[in-house]
Amino acid sequence: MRINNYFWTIALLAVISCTEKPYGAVPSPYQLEWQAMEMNMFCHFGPNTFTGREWGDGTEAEDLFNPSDLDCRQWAATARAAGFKGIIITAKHHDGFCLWPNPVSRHTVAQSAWKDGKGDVLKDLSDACREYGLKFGIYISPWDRNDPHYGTPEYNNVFVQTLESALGGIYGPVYEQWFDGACGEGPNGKKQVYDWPLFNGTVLKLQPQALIFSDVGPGCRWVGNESGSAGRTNWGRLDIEGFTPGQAGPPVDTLNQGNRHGSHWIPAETDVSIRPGWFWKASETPRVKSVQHLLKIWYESVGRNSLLLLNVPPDDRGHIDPVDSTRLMELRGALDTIFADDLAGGARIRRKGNSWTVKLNGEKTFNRLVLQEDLPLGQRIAAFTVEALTAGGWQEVARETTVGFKRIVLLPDVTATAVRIRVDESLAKPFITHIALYQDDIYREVTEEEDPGTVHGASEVQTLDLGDLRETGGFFYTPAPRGRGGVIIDYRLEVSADGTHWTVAGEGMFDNIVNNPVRTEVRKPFQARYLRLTPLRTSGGATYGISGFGAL
Ligand code: FUL
Repeated sequence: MRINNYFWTIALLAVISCTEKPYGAVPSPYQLEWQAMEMNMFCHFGPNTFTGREWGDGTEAEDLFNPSDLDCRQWAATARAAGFKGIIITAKHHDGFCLWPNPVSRHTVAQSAWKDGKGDVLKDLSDACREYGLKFGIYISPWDRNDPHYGTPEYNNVFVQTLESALGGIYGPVYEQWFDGACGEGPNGKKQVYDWPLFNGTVLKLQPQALIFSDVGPGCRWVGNESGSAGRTNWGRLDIEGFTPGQAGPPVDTLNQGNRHGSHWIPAETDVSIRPGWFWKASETPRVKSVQHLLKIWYESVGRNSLLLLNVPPDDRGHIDPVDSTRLMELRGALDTIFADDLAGGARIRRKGNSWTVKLNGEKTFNRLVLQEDLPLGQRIAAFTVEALTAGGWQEVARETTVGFKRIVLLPDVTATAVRIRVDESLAKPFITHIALYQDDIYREVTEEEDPGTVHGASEVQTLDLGDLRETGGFFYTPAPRGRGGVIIDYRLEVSADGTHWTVAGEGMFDNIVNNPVRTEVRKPFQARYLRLTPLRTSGGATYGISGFGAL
């Protein structure tokens, strides 16, 4: 029923809008097909799965990579049951280790003990994706902390050969090539100047249909955070002039919201992990995100004109952890329940000027409104108001901005016999292709929880008294929520038995903490009663935030 109504609505509106010329940058048919996937699975897998790190430094022995029971069919079966349409795998992360026998690298599965060097994760996963009807995508990090060429012009050619080996066809069609913009130091301490036109050209030569992800596309863009939230205002267009992926990319707020009149169609992809970190760690299993949290992420990505790329990292056996897969099934169940019954199904929809009135079949109670815009004509709607005909007459129930591919408006519970959507601001004549109403009795808005003892905007060294001298497994640091001071990037940890005599227990960098400011653990045992954390480099100048600091 719902599908039929949907197609009738689309057919009718297509007739109305067929004489209309597209406005501004518009999606390619492939970008539209990609956005309709709505939810894809990300798999971070590699040496970090075995070391508990987020950013390996490239010195990890190849033999460390040794999943005891790699089962990519189990990943694909899980993804399919959860409703994902594709899987993207970290074929090479920043540590440089290749999950396939890349002939231009000496740091790959071929040099590892796993399957006596005969294994190939890309082969297993691409086969499994085909079997389960999923699309297959590849993440390859240009930043390489292992390759001896890194930091020299030669590296760009090595990287092209790496791309050729992964994308050349052995693994079949690749729907998305994921380029991380990170550009740190290589094994020789040097940074690389990436040749992006060469990299992109190579991808498109080998896989013309592949959508290239980066901070500036050209296929799709980073959403500006790793917490799973696209802008409430979210344009699919982006200005890219003068920007390159990585640090020289557009500001994160721009990535989050796009540019209303942007020169290119580069829609936002929301990448976020089901766990605090990107790689699987046994210690993070109790902190797999709740269904409520996943629903929030879903509403703030799929419901805000963005595709959701949810990371579900396989464990050290090579399986999706049962806790994660159970949570995914719960999420699927919740979405299927919420969106089972379109309360506007069969309703009469009339357009008058820039208003659409939906006359419902009797009185209905609902709290979700789904809207879709005719994107081949270009994203046009900039502001709209939602009104409902309640027992007390017409009442305004929401005021929002953009629509795009799909916009889900979270309303309070509304009981009404009709709904009116009024477009208040539009870049050109607006066209809505789909209107639906649902009642969600599952999701209740969640707020970010802070660790007790939160210190915001601190600018002093933090000292902690554990109460007695003890053996610890390391320490953790949780930055304060966004907007409450910078994060500590480089730290010094000192320990003391008496609070007077201090020794340095470690100095280092919290991996990936700027993009993903979550609790980060450093597993290095020491004995102490007092701990002292000194920031050596922060992202916010003199002030930084601490939500948590303690011993493990
Ligand atoms: C980031 C990387 O540095 C993280 O490790 C992770 O891969 C994430 C998806 O992208 O920029």
